[in-house]
Amino acid sequence: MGNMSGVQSILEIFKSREVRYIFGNPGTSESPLMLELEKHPEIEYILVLQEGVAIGMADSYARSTKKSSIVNLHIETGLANGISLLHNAKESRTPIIVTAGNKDIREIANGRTDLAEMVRLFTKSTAEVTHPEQILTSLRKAFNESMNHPTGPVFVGFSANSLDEFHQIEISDDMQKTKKFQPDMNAIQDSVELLATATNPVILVGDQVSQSDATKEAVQTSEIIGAKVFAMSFSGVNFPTNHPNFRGDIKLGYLNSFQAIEKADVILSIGKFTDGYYMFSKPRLEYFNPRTKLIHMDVDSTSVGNTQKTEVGLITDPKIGLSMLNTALQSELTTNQKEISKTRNKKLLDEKKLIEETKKIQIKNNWSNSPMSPTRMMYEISKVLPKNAILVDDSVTSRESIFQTMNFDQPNTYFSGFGGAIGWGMGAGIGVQLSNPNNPVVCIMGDGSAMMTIQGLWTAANYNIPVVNIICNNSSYRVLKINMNYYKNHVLNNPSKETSKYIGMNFPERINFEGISNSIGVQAQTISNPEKLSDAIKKSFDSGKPSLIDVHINGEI
Ligand SMILES: Cc1ncc(C[n+]2csc(CCOP(=O)(O)OP(=O)(O)O)c2C)c(N)n1
Ligand SMILES: [Mg+2]
Repeated sequence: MGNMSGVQSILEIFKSREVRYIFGNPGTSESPLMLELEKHPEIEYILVLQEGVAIGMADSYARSTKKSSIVNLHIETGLANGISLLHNAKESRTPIIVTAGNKDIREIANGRTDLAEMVRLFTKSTAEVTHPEQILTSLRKAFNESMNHPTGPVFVGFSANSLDEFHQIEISDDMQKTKKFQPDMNAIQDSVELLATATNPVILVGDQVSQSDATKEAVQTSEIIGAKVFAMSFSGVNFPTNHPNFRGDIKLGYLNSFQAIEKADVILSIGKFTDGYYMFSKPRLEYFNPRTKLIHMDVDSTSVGNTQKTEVGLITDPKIGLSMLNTALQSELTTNQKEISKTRNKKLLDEKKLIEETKKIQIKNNWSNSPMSPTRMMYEISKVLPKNAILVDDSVTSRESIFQTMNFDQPNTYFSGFGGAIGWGMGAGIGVQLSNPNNPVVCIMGDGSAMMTIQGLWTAANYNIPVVNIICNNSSYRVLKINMNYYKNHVLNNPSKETSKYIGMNFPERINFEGISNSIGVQAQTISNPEKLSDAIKKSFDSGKPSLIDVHINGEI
């Protein structure tokens, strides 16, 4: 039991939880924290110059370490800047503990903002500490709740008086070991019966597969039943992209995705439905053919059997659920059913070979385009990417080219943002590098997304975090132009010959990223000749310092 100030106990609790970094941007209300940090060198404060960078960093750091990360922002003003990417963290279920200072509780009638209320929609739980004796339990709740399934961001605010006042506190070794949900055996049995007799089974993987480290188990399921696999989201390696059964991504709610899985008689969907892509009127609310039988597996009971007609709901951690399902399938499938699965797997392998051939042809077809095609750009990157490199992907429309030229089959070798807000990558590259100091980290970003949080370069320079940032400079918000065409053709049903003016979607001059980057301390190169790209990347790696390569690519649609 010790007598200490509130802020001292916060840092002691952080240390007891092995917190290594606080990502933040301080204000006057954070003075007590910044002063107290001087006495706790075990915790490093990573300063960002825009709050979105801190959230991006904390998001990828938590996902990469599979532990809660800590962000500290300034009162309502700083917190507001972080909310956009906090929305992504909520969507991707990232365990971030966002904290902020607030005014003394005595000022309650003087216009003190309710910070907890402000971020309630974007967090799993919120609390405002107004007395130092609330600190221990509020932080315990924050650590536990952020890591309990479904994981997610939480918020804790601290009033000025709670930071300065003294109290008696006993800080214990309080590391939580989160228990994982096991499925109901009846639901496993029902799933086995459906999958064993399916003639056209499909598996949809979501991010919860990589989050629960269940990629291997998902591969086994697909092989046992001979199922085609699509990714509803791919923020982590949810399935090895080079596996014969894998067919890339699917965007629930879009017509072509519906058509891709329309003929499936049984769908096993793992993780939360990823259905935020469609933003036009007249959405498709039923994602699956009414004749398709859906088995939905997720750790979150509120997401299972939610909006879609569901035959079997499996509320379980995917790793545990899939391994139980696999054991049951192995023992219950008849010899004939196993033969049928083998035949389907063989067909999928033949199809995959053709798909790979087509990809190669596409790379060749776009080989000498000027400006450089995104495919050529990614091919050149793929040539020099070290085996142990980790790719952080915020490349928006250039992502397709990443998957055309690279494969990801190992866990934690690929991270991308999820949830819609752009600006994730600039901080996320740094977060992944901090959590993997011995791996080369390459962060590929769209020019639009990079500009949202360009201040992240300063943090990389200031702390010498050697991320290689690569910009897909297509001088536009290209995705919005593609979506505008979809809107005209498929929502308005008015495919007029006249092209849109794409108001607010073009940058008339290419942004000079080299200039911006050099001015805030990150060495930069501009590349428009594809022949020079791989050398530029090697040079960046060799420098051991943060760097930026601005690649001029074709932005046509
Ligand atoms: C914070 C935020 N503001 C605006 C948007 C709308 N938006 C979605 S994608 C996008 C443009 C992305 O452009 P870029 O990163 O250059 O990728 P490209 O489409 O060119 O491949 C915009 C503005 C958003 N998603 N998030
Ligand atoms: Mg762009």
